[in-house]
Amino acid sequence: MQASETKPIGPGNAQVMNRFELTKRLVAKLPEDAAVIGGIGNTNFDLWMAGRRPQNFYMLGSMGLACPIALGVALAQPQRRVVALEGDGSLLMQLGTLATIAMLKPKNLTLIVMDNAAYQITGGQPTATAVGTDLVTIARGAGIAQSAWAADEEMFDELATQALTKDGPWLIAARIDDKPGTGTTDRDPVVITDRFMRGLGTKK
Ligand SMILES: Cc1ncc(C[n+]2csc(CCOP(=O)(O)OP(=O)(O)O)c2C)c(N)n1
Repeated sequence: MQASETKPIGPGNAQVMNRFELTKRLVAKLPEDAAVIGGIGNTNFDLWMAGRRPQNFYMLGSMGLACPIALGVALAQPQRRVVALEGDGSLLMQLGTLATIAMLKPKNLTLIVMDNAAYQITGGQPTATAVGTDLVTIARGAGIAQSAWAADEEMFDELATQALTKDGPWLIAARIDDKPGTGTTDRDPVVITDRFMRGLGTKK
């Protein structure tokens, strides 16, 4: 990745950004048919508030499933761009997914990690990233070579553009502040699943 080659960015020098602002930037760039899988809680809430689309799936209840669900969608529909939005706590709970994604190499898959160094929605307990765990280093070690920290909003935009137009898999990590999600999703799993299946054309 060009930007990270010229200017090494890590969690220590990346700007602290805002999840809703970044989510809006991402949504503005999405190809119309791109699928987006929001993780439990705040990533979902900000995705919901950034614009409801039938191609969005909002995971409820279980941590760590945005990336594996996105992987499944990416493999099932290789012509479609697929993005997972996940919190750091949730990704830490499901690190094995990174190795599976590296192994299967779906070209159409992008993971975006919103790292606030906390399990924010359950009270702000610190995650391992608060004391030095670097999720981009882990992702690269797992084999996802195109993994990078966004230094700032401009770099987030550049990385998202690359990820949505060039072969993946990609992982983009962003340090974010402790602002809560900006809304709440519908909480009916049947409705969410039904709408998503229609959005992906798998149900008429
Ligand atoms: C398997 C599992 N363990 C614990 C919980 C309780 N829980 C729900 S959300 C959450 C924190 C999520 O943290 P993170 O993914 O970092 O997102 P943030 O809240 O910081 O936006 C926890 C511990 C859960 N829902 N599922």
